Amino acid sequence: MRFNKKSIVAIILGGGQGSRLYPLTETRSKPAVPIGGKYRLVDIPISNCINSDIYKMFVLTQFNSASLNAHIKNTYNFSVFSSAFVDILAAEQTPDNPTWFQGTADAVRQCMPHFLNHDFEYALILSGDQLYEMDFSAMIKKHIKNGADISIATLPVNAKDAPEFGILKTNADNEIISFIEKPNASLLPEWESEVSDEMKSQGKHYLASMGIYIFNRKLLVELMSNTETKDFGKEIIPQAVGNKKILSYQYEGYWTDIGNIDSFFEANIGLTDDLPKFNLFDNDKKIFTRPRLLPPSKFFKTTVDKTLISEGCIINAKEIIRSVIGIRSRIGSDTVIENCYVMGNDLYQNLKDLEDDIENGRKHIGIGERCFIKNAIVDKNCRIGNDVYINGGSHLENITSDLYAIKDGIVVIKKSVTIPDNFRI
Ligand code: ADQ
Ligand code: ADP
Repeated sequence: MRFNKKSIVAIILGGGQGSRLYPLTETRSKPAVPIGGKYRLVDIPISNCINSDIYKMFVLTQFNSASLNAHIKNTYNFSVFSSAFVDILAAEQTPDNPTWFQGTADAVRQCMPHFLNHDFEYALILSGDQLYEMDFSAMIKKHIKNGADISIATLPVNAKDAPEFGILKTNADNEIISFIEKPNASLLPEWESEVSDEMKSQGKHYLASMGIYIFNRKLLVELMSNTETKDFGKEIIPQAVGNKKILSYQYEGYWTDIGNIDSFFEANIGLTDDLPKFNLFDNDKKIFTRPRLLPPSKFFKTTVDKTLISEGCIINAKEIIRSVIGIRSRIGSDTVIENCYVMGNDLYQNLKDLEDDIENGRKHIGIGERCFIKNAIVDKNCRIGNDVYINGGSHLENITSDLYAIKDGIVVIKKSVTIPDNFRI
């Protein structure tokens, strides 16, 4: 069965306050957070849509950073002759909506007039902070074939993870017959589902909502007219169970939430595995991002192991191990980087800039000489001096300062800060 791709709009929930990814969201909206050395978070759901032949996309964001606009405008520049688009809808105050988005459903409700300008039959609602590769067209086909009102993508999870998700149960026809948002661990025994032998062997006995929904247009309009309900997971879905035909679309591939520092860090470092669970090296399913026309990266006597290096870097470092190094990174000699995500820089400094830095006692943009940096995220455009020692790990307490934050042992150096020579964490 073929579906008309024009009948789908994708609505990407780009983030609430973004506090779980702080300080990466201190100056930018969550969809604009850089990932994998050269991408932005929003590139993941957008690429999944493009790879599924869905070309009408809205990105809902709580605040509209300049970098998100620049990224979308410079990346998803579809031909003027096509009906494809990626539109950013930021929370806006209007006489009817005096507040910011109060939750995921409220965000969709406030933007309904924009969606209804388009001639769609199905709305595909996606989270903006998940790393996965999924063919939505298969899910949409099943939704249409089964005459569902709502479809939810689901995946088996274990008891440790289950309390963080919406957990559901299905009947023999894969229709969702009960749903509980983020159940207390004590309730879990009642929520086990029949799963495949492979999932059983991994201890994954619970079916979780992936926060990926398909709604029929008419139903979405109806549900959004109730201004009392603010959230899909807490209200809309539990209230629809038993009243509407809700299909579970089960998925068993790699999928991970990247909404907090710990999971974001692990997802990035996971890209350096021999066989990463998320595959960037795929001929067909490309992850799209901004084409920047950067030069190849250049190295001087560096030992590099299990590491992704993006384009346009100048690297003198002694050693880089199990790390992701972002575009235009500059790393000084005798420096060791281990288990780090270094986001890179927005611009190169020319010789004049470098001379000015020296004259004014400023550090250069990049990482200096003889540094040791481990278990850290270095945001963009940082000026890290010489002989800096940063050793992240579980021995460190969670703290936030002007220069950095520590979350779950991961040191996050804030964007554009200067770290002086001999600084130690
Ligand atoms: P959570 O991920 O905890 O659970 P939520 O915090 O509502 O739900 O976030 C869902 C997505 O919407 C995220 O991408 C988030 O950034 C975005 N978002 C949140 N508030 C927003 C707002 N005000 N404006 C725009 N975007 C916003 C949900 C479901 C669970 C399910 C998990 C799967 O509620 O049932 O199991 O997703 O991750
Ligand atoms: P983010 O904060 O999300 O990492 P930015 O707001 O820094 O992103 O935006 C990145 C874009 O802004 C890049 O395209 C970069 O070229 C441009 N940019 C950043 N800093 C400067 C600058 N000082 N002068 C000109 N362009 C800049």
